[in-house]
Order: sequence, then structure tokens, then C-alpha cells
Amino acid sequence: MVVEKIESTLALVKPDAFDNTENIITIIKRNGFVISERQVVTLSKERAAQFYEEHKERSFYDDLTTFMSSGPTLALVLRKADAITSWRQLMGPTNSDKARKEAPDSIRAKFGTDGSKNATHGSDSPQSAAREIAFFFPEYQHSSEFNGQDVREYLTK
Ligand code: IDP
Repeated sequence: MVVEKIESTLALVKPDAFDNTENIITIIKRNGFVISERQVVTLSKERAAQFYEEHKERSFYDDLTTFMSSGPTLALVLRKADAITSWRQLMGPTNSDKARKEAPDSIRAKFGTDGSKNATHGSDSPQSAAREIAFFFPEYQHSSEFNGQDVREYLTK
């Protein structure tokens, strides 16, 4: 018997790919994710800076927060077994140009623009998923039993 580890992760469709939202959602569903929350939001520059706070010393921080506040973003909570790793694999490498060479079927290869405007975001650990889900969905029941632990209801044969 295989015990699957059901996780929640935060996905964003960034402003450069917002017009491709329907195509991206189709890919998400086709890959077996359940969309448990969704919200369209236009981030202020301050909110974007808060979201990407860990990068505040990086040279691209100002450009990144300007880009992230330049138009609407779709925020989603995605759930499935190993959702965090699985969503990052589906997105592909950070740089969309690199993605087109190395992972041509990935979402960033198909819908991203360059190394900064790269179509989507995905949490990179259970800790960041918890923080980032709460950032957009403070009411979300993100109980610790679902991130990283085996849950009886999700046993599969
Ligand atoms: P990730 O989104 O693949 O986890 P991070 O290194 O956490 O990548 O970077 C966060 C975001 O910052 C990226 O998605 C991208 O939009 C932007 N970014 C990362 N590296 C660069 C860079 O070298 N130049 C410009 N923007 C960058």
C-alpha cells in the first residue's frame, strides 16, 4: 500500500500570463490538482514587496515588485499528493528562456516572457506554502496534518 502525502501549495498566475489563465487552469486540472481556493487580485507595490520580502537585497527586487503590481494576478491554492514539488516541476525553470530550452512543455516555457516575467509562482517548501497561502487566503484551513504528514483519508492502494 502506498501512503500519499497530500499537500497544499500556493500558485500565482502573474500579470504577464493573466490573459492565459484559462489555458493554465486547464493544464493544472489535467495534471490532477484540485483547486481549493481562487482569487483575482491586483497587488500594490507594497504588497508585492511584502510577498517577495526574502529577495529584498537582490538587484532585481524593484523590477520584480513593479512587475508584480503592474496588473492582475490569479492566486490559487492547489492540492494533491506532493503538490509543492509537483507544481514547481510543472512550472519549469525560473527563467522562461531557459525553460524553453530545457523543459519545452513546462508552463513557463509556454507562457513566460523572460527571467523576471515568468508566468507563474509556486511555493518552494511546506513553510513557504503555509506563509504564502495565509498571505492571500487568511481563512484557509491549512492544518499541519495536511502538509508533510500521512493522512488516513488519503490512503491509496
Ligand atoms: P522561483 O519563482 O522559481 O522560486 P526565485 O529565485 O524564488 O524563483 O525568484 C522569485 C522571482 O524573482 C522569480 O520567479 C522571477 O520572477 C524573479 N527573478 C528571479 N531571478 C531573477 C533574475 O535573475 N532577474 C530578474 N528576476 C528574477
